[in-house]
Amino acid sequence: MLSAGTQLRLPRLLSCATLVLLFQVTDAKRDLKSACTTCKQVTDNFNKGFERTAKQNFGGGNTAWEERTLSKYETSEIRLMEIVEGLCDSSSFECNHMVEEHEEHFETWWFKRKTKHPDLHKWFCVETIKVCCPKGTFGPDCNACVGGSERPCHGNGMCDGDGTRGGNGKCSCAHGYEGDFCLDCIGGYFNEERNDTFSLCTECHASCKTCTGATSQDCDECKEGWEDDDQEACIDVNECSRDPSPCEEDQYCHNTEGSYSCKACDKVCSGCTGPGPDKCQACAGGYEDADGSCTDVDECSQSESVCTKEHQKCVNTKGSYACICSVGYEEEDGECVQSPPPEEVEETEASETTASPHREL
Ligand SMILES: [Ca+2]
Repeated sequence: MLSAGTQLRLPRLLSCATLVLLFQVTDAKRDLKSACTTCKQVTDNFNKGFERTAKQNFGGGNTAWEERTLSKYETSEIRLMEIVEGLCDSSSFECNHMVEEHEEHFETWWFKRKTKHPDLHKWFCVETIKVCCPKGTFGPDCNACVGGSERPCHGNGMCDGDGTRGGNGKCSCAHGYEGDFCLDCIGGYFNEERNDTFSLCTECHASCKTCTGATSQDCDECKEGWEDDDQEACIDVNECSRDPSPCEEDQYCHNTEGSYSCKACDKVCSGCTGPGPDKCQACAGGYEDADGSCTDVDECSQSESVCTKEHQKCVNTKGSYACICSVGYEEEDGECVQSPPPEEVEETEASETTASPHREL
């Protein structure tokens, strides 16, 4: 009989094994897709190499003698080798491995199948080494994608594993489409045309959350920022006409279709209705209304002096003013005191100058 511990451990081990198996299956599916991608690169590079070597020859030029005695370069083994050498980046393990493993297939195709099967990708990747499927099909048996191999996903999406031996054939729909078959429209889109195999989804008018047609009158429901008007159309909400304004005190409101924005007032304003110094509701401190525009107050030219301390003078600034000490005075503990007498400075300079060798001459 199993002990309690073993009984608990067994299911856990089993579920672990299932997980590992799942990962392996997922990995294997990814491998099948990437094997086809590698094969595609190989055959693409083969075709490029074929073009690159189209104008080459044995090196010295195809002389009449060479054409007679040797097989033509065009169909030669040397040309094949030159093409095969350029099939993979040296760093791509998967590519080099595939080419090494199937080198003889390239020879078979080159010498025996090329004329009858000119499409190397189809012959090599799909039919011979079987890592790819024809377009519109997927999986180990190359089954048709959802919606059929002619127009996978009804032309509105990508079929998982399309053209590879991997994937599950399910659709990932293009933007605007949804559903297993990519025939349905996502919210904000409507079916302009629709039948069992064809669907065209078009974006609704910007004012609609959902709709049945292209105009603002075809909305089922208005989007946020829009509202029903008398004619049953969705029109813009003018958020800026609301009271109180949705913006801060030092901002003005700018209405836009479906929304609004708040922008900073000019710095000369205290509240405003728009941009610039002429849209102020009131002037900011230090500014006054002059012909409908807020302009700087020149405090220094007012009849009552604003700088009251002795030896002070007034300097006007934008939106304010400053009191500074007059020439010959400097600030000390909030008072303007006389600077060291200029004569002393000059004297020192003079004595230095006198001491200079030029004066002595
Ligand atoms: Ca608006």
